[in-house]
Amino acid sequence: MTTTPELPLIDLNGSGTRRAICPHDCPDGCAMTVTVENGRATAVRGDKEHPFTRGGLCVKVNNYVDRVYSPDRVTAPLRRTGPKGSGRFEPITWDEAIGTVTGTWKQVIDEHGPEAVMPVSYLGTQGTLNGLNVGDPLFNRMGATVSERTYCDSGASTAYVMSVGPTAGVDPESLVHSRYIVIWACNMVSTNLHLWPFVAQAQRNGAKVVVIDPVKHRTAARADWHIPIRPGTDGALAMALIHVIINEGLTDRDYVEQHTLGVDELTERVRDCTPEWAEAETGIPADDIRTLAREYAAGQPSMIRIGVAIERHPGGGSTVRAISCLPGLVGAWRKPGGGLLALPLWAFPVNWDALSRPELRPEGTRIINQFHLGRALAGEIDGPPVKALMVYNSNPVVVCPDQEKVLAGLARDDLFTVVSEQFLTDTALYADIVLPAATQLEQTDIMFSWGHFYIGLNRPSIPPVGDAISNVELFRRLAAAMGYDDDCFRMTDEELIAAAYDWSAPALDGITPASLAETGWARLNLPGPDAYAPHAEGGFPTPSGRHEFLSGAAAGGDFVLPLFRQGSNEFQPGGVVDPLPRYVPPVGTDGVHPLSLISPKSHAYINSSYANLPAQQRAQGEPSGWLHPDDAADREVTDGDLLRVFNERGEILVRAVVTADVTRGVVMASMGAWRAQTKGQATVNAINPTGFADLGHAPTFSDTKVQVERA
Ligand SMILES: Nc1nc2c(c(=O)[nH]1)N[C@H]1C(S)=C(S)[C@@H](COP(=O)(O)OP(=O)(O)OC[C@H]3O[C@@H](n4cnc5c(=O)[nH]c(N)nc54)[C@H](O)[C@@H]3O)O[C@H]1N2
Ligand SMILES: Nc1nc2c(c(=O)[nH]1)N[C@H]1C(S)=C(S)[C@@H](COP(=O)(O)OP(=O)(O)OC[C@H]3O[C@@H](n4cnc5c(=O)[nH]c(N)nc54)[C@H](O)[C@@H]3O)O[C@H]1N2
Ligand code: SF4
Ligand SMILES: [Mo]
Repeated sequence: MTTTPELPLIDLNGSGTRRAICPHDCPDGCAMTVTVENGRATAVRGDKEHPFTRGGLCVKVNNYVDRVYSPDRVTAPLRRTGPKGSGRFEPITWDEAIGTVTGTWKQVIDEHGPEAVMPVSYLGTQGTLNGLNVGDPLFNRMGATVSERTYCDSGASTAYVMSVGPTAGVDPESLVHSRYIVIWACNMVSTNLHLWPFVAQAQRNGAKVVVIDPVKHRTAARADWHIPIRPGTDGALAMALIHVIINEGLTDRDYVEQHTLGVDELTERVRDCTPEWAEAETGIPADDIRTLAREYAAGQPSMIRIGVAIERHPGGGSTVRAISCLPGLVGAWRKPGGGLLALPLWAFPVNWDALSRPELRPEGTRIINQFHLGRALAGEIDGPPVKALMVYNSNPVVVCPDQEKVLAGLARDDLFTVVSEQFLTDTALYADIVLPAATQLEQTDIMFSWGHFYIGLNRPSIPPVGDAISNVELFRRLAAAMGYDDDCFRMTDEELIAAAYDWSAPALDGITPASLAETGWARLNLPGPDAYAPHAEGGFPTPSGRHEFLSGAAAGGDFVLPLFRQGSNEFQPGGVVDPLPRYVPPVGTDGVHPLSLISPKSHAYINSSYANLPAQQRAQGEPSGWLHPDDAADREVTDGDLLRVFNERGEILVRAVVTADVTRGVVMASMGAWRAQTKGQATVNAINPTGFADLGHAPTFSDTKVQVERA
């Protein structure tokens, strides 16, 4: 075990300015300054010195102190006293809580085996210590059901890695140097706000900014060209772009010859993918497709930024495989500001296995994907019944598809549910035991980013509010009470920080936990944004070392990167998939359900977090459904009507917004609101499908057919 000197002590009851890093699952990873007066935080601001944050936070986090001190915070362990879902609880001590939880788990394990225990967690905080992998060692040691977590980017990342390997590829700050920027399925101004100034700078320098999205959202409104597209058909557009680039001789011949693999096979594959063919799939005029291909190829360095929705349909993986070919074909990787921006998290030398400890897990342990939580709770999945559920860092009732079934499962009297939370979410309302979780101002963590190259250390600024504890501390207590004595269950926060990263990696040269305690954050030791072009001369971390149009890894991928299951970021061998990109059409709509529903992020919430807080509720407004004027007219719907959006899985009631900003045939109802905010006690995941995309077990949320009518 690596050890590290203790970090300098902080006077938690003192006054002054402290440093912190925003904990949320957001690419921006903002650096914050916290004003503390006599142990109470009075303001949280963006750190002006931070080159990416530049002094601003966002509508979600500007008033973070209101979250920290909200009267609705869970500040003590709670035991349920009313029926499940009633929200009636009484406070108990931590000793009682830990005793009840571990006592019940031991009983369940004795009677049904450890796989009857199922954890559910995601990214309430994305801290390296308290985030994705916290809890994995305990549940691995227990032999509990493995909870596969593929909400976000698992399909796109798998496709990306198949094409170019686990490389950061692009420094987001280098976008100022781009000459042509394609923002594809990403509402940056809402979801990656601090990247926008770099794009805007490029735009002022003369770059053209293109947005490909069924919705003319805040970002599209600022673009030079908004290209509306039918959901789930991006693969057809990408294949046609490849077709035009190859057939019109727009490739960078040298780059293709020296640094890519499989151009002949790719040429053959896209032979029939003409712009006219793609027009029929996507709804984008063939001439626009030609123009986009020509401009993208000519506008070097050109950049594509893909968002998460790009993977959210049955062909999501293949779509990203096709998009991934584009920068290789046109030689976009040659210069800073060129390439494909997906998840630059790969720049951080994180030791995922040290956090998750897959070696503790018994061979062959059952894996259940979280999209199937409802089915698992209903006993519809092979293996022992799920008798104990532990939810932390997640609000599955709102974020998980199959809402009705999830709720029915949570209501089971024979299910023992523990929820570690800051608030009584829609999920926590069903808990037998609720455990109070610390906020970022009350805990230590070390923060990577999936949207820039700065690592940050978050130290506590204030004492815990009430009895709240960090997730790391929670799992230390649970492991001790379970009698697990492996070293990893006794590690201090400092020891975990030492183990969590490969501190001898070149990217961390000159950076230590102690130096971060001084500076708060530091840029990884990489060339600056004006010089970062790691693939200018190829050098891709793929089997061939080339940008692989024809993927060598495809021959044996099980296609959930272990990062998203539990554990490391290596590429795992397993099944067989198409080594070339192809177009897989969406299931689409039918006569009964002729509209296509998408459920992107809410501007003022981060996933379902903040949807219970007044300032953010005011900013977001009532849950709504956007509908094109022609679709509205067909159904005699007018702006402001209560709208029933439904399919065979369920229905939601939302306020109609009739607007030409949404493509004809598409309904847009953003995710995040809690059930109580809705008229029908159901949110958009009551109607979303649970199917997987073709790679990485990504969701298919953007392939949801619905009908709407006036309620
Ligand atoms: N304000 C805010 N910011 C957030 C979050 C939040 O909840 N709120 N969540 C954070 C998280 S966890 C993530 S993963 C990121 C995600 O951030 P983004 O990648 O921006 O994801 P979304 O907003 O879900 O969807 C982006 C866009 O995809 C479009 N879209 C949907 N289906 C399709 C399709 O089939 N094709 C195309 N071309 N476009 C489609 C939607 O209209 C939407 O505008 O944001 C992070 N930042
Ligand atoms: N329809 C639809 N569904 C989606 C999406 C979509 O775009 N459309 N997006 C998907 C995506 S990209 C994502 S990332 C997921 C997000 O899914 P989740 O990660 O589950 O996100 P949240 O809903 O914000 O829930 C996180 C919870 O963790 C709690 N929390 C915060 N910090 C801590 C902590 O330190 N400890 C503990 N114990 N709890 C904490 C918060 O209070 C919050 O209730 O949703 C997915 N679901
Ligand atoms: S949610 Fe994102 S944009 Fe807002 S403060 Fe946190 S990191 Fe920054
Ligand atoms: Mo996400």
